[in-house]
Amino acid sequence: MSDAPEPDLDEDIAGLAEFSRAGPGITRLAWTEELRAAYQWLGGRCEEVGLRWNVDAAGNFVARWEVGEGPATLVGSHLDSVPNGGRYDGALGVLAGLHAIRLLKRRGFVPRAPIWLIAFMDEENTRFNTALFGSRAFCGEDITGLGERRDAEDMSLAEAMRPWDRDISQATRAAAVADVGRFVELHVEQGPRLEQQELQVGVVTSIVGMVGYRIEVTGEANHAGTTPMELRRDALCGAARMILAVREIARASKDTTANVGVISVAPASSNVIPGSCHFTLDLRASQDDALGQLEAVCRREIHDIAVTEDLQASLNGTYRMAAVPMDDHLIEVIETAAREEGASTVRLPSGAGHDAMLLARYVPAGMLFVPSRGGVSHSPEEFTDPEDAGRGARVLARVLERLSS
Ligand code: HGY
Ligand code: MN
Ligand code: MN
Repeated sequence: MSDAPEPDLDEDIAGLAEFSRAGPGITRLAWTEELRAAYQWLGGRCEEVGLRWNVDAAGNFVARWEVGEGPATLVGSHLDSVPNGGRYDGALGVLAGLHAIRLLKRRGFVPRAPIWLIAFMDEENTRFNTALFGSRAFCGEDITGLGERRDAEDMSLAEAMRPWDRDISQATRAAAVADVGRFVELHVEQGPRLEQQELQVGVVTSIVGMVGYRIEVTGEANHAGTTPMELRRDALCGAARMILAVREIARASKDTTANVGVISVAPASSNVIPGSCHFTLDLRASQDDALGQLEAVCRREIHDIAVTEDLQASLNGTYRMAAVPMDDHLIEVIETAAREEGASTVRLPSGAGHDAMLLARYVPAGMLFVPSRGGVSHSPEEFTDPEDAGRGARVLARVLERLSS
């Protein structure tokens, strides 16, 4: 039991952070050159501890400690980031998994069954609206229909996969969950609770349900100066009313969130009334019935505003994940491991989505959180103290040891 950081882990966190597009924070999007270089770097670190690695048909990085027999214990998270995000979201889960294996090997521990380390491709959804792409493929879900989803530069996912020498029609060959017995993910909390309550490890009980839409509002482009105010069919003003309305709806109900993170307008000229406006809508709730209710009320309000503004509104679903409980046994194992490490703990739900929410549909899944300074995430300000990161990795090592003994 100690409060010391883990120098190798700190070195890995700094090393991985080098792989990012220029600009504030970390920008390492799905299927980019920065991510591919990060995989190569991580592969080298895995080889140093004797793991063999490869990139599977869906772009997941998988390193294997092939020992013993039986279903593998899978540990990891994701290396792709949001634009100008932090150096811990996803990355710490992968690097803490590597460090946990490093610690076990140093102690001469030999697992009863294989331990695999994974970095799932495109957890963040941010480039192609293809959330959990890699974990869905790993679990055998058919994601081959997503090839035509396009990024902000109008590049399709299928095209973006080509420099990786990956063909989306073959991505289902990544299916390997049948060889996995359980999944454990360490993640930064991305919220304020651990820090506010001065607690060191969060034991995740469930992960929020979420629904994503891409909403297209259509009005009529016209002259900004000659069109009387009462004759305008302004798509941007209609969208603005919709965006504020969904915020009020989410504010009014407990444990729900609504977020509009991306908006675009056409023809985007200062002297033209916007004829069309596209925006994303992300709805979340810790319970499925509350999510269904939130979604229904938002859809109705968007429709009603479109009618009163004489606009068309089309709602295109992009993702839908039910709220999911974590495995009871893994909750116990994680909580016991944290206490054996001398950490103070609390059980809490996750308001962020994670690959674990997908894996949990197929195998027992568990998560542990370490504190985020100020609760900040998806920002260059994201930070976790080295002592907290080191403690999390040691707890993860205890969990892997317990699951593999
Ligand atoms: O959106 C989320 O909650 C996660 O960071 N992808
Ligand atoms: Mn994440
Ligand atoms: Mn994230």
